[in-house]
Amino acid sequence: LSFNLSTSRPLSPVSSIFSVASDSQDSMVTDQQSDVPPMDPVTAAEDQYFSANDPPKGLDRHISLARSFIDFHAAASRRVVLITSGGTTVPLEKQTVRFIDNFSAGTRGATSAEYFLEAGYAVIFLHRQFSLQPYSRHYSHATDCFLDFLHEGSDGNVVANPEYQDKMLGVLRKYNAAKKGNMLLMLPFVTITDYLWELRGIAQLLRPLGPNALLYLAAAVSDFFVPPERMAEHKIQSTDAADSVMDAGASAAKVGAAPAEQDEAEDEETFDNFDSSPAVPRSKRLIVDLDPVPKFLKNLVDGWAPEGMIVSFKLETDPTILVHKAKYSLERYQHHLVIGNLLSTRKWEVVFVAPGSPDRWIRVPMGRRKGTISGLEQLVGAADKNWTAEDQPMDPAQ
Ligand code: PAZ
Repeated sequence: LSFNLSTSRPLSPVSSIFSVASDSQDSMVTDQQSDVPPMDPVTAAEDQYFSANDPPKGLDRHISLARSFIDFHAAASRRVVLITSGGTTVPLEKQTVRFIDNFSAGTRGATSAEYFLEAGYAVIFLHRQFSLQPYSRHYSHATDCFLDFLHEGSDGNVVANPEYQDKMLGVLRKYNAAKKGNMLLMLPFVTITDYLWELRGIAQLLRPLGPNALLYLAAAVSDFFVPPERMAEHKIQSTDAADSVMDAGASAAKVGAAPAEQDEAEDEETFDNFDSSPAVPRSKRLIVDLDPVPKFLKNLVDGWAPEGMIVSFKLETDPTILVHKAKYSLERYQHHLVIGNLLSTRKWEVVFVAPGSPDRWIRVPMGRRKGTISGLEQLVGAADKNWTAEDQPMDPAQ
């Protein structure tokens, strides 16, 4: 499969908002005629996205669970944090066989959840289904199977291996305490659209908590997606074998291509001639044309949870642009904190960028890092400029 991330159409969120604004001009005329003030572009983009993309099936149930959870903790004047964690998928088909995904395992979110619980917060853990979860993360997704932590005792019971017992008992106690106190609500998402619906719904529920609500946005959220009107219903075909049945006939599979671009793409040489046998149908290229996902942080900050404390994360791979991008995000959305991190060093160092404060790098000391990564020292060299000795916590998620 070859992905053609075409930049022929505007990709910036600003242009996406403007295009929505101009799409909605017809309704603005009607609104003006009926004396209804026209919608601002940020709200119009939100309206447009959520009316075009269906909510996930479990949304009502999740919202109802979140409402009870928030009410319970609000009654105890407890602070509540919404943690988002893991990566969102971008389906290529409505009946989804294939999707685009990203690297995030949910380590940051799951680890942070444990620290927030320890600090007395009630935690809503909005996470990618099957990604790492607080407490169980110590034993899942491990290089060993979780069964390797256990053995059969002399009386036929399952027993933790002696070398793991102390740590496992500590983790188990914390997990049980969180369960017993109703301190942890786990809500899964899969796609980018599921995520945005859930985030909006839960953020709006947190609104009455004011500054007692913290939104800690550690999920790796897709920047591009296939809008529903351009999404294939069925599994995308890689050969012409089904064309006589389907009466399709195009020489390349195209996902998300706008009509004009579809015609253009059909004129292109789109076969990959990997197979010289005339008896075997040749493979098609797959051309994927994605739209930008609207940036909803502005909506979150201004409308969904305006009094909540909002912490976002910024991931980059190029160390020379990380701080600049974090500052740009802070200026643009006017929230409380951006935590910047690099893909290759994210487990060991982060930078805190907050309004009116100097940038603050936090690094796990060398001796406490599990494993090593190439190029780290070079990147750390750049980070060291702003480094102070007290900026060294025990854990990267702190
Ligand atoms: O899930 P993980 O621990 O593997 O990675 C965490 C992270 C890098 C996704 C997170 O720290 C982060 O930066 N989230 C925001 C990503 C973004 O810029 O959209």
